[in-house]
Amino acid sequence: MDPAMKLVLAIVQDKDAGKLIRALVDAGHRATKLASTGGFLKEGNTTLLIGTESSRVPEIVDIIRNTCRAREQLVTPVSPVGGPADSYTVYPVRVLVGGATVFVLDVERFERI
Ligand code: 2BA
Repeated sequence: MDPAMKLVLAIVQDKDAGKLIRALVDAGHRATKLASTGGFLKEGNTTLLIGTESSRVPEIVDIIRNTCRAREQLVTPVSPVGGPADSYTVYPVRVLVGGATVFVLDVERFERI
């Protein structure tokens, strides 16, 4: 295993993705953007794969921290099934999403062919 190489996996909101990729590339990092879907909200988000030397991980996390912001989102819970429609009221719930969810993984092998 090459302990010097890491993969940063960052799940961010679509609204922050363009700015984040520009900031990463401007700082000399390489990134791959994947279209993803959050399991809870079932809405689109963006997953970035960023391969890097381990010494540069703090710099990448700083860029993510400075680029991605948390936002509140309203979610309407699914109505209970089976009851009369006027016997309950469904209120939207506020959920705080992001800045970013970041995983840092060891890379066993890295090759560019
Ligand atoms: P979602 O799964 O769509 O979740 C959106 C937001 O909903 C979450 O924001 C969190 O505030 C809330 N949430 C998620 N699951 C919940 C639950 N079981 N009960 C109550 N509230 C819940 P973030 O934590 O900032 O996550 C944003 C996105 O990052 C997630 O979208 C998901 O795509 C990803 N993510 C977060 N944690 C993850 C993990 N441990 N593994 C994989 N993906 C993760």
